[in-house]
Amino acid sequence: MRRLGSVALTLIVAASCAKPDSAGGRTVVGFSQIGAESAWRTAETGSIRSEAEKRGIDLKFSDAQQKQENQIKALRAFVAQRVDAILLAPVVETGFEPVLREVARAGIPVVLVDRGVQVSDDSLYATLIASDFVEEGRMAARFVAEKLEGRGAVAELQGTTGAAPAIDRKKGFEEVLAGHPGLSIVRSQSGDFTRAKGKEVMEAFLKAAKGEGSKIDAVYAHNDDMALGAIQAIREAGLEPGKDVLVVSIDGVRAAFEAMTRGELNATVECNPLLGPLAFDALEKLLRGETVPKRIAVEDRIFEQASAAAEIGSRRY
Ligand code: GZL
Repeated sequence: MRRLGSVALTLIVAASCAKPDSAGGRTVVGFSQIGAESAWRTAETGSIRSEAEKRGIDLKFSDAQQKQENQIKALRAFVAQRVDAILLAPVVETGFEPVLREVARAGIPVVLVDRGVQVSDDSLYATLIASDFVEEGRMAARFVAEKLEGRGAVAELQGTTGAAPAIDRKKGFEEVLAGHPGLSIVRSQSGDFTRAKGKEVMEAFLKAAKGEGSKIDAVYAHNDDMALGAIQAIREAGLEPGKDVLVVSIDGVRAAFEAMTRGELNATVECNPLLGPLAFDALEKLLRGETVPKRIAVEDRIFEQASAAAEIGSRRY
């Protein structure tokens, strides 16, 4: 009788360690997404959802509304559900190490998409698939330096405080500006990657500059959504965006191309959000026991106003 009992217990334990019922033998992937703060983010979510669908993968999706604690909760829930793998777009660089250790102890591989994390042990994630944000910042700065002929006052709309793209886009921009003593960042504040906050911060910049009798010659926005908000603020201040004030941003979303065809935006540096295929290629390799490179870089390029009308038809996001 005792033997029968231990066999039954073993079967119950084995069953409780199995995948969620919904899997039906399919691969189950947990995706902790930051939120829906920008058109770029929405495009990234669309790419990952559609790629999972195409590959018959059961995607458990969690929208953190830009709150790190929600991402940490989501990762713990994925461990409890015993997913096969996790995709994480970390809202900020720090604070993920403890939960990534819990995920590692559960033996679940993690692929980082579009933003990196700061951890003391980089075996806590399998790979990071993202653009080179420092280079994006350099490209934006080179454009501003060329158009302003090396002289002018720049207002900077930073992305989410503590986020890898915000930190690195600033770093790259300042690195190039160091070679142009006539160019300086006179105002800099986070607009949290949203259009509304970008407009609000730009309004404050313009008001302060007016009060001091000083000028803003260019706006450098860490993403297109904040640039579009800034363009509204510039226009409402009675100035011509793209002419009285040069505007350059990053992402390359469709609305940015439309703003360039209207002459309001001068350039955008593309940061491709369509990471679904790359993410699931990496995950499927990991689940087959193969290794993947620690860093998978996404190529970027700058698009200027002059080519926007010709390019807009072929934009995929
Ligand atoms: C970049 C991504 C950034 C985009 C913003 O990889 O993390 O977050 O540039 C988005 O539009 O909000």
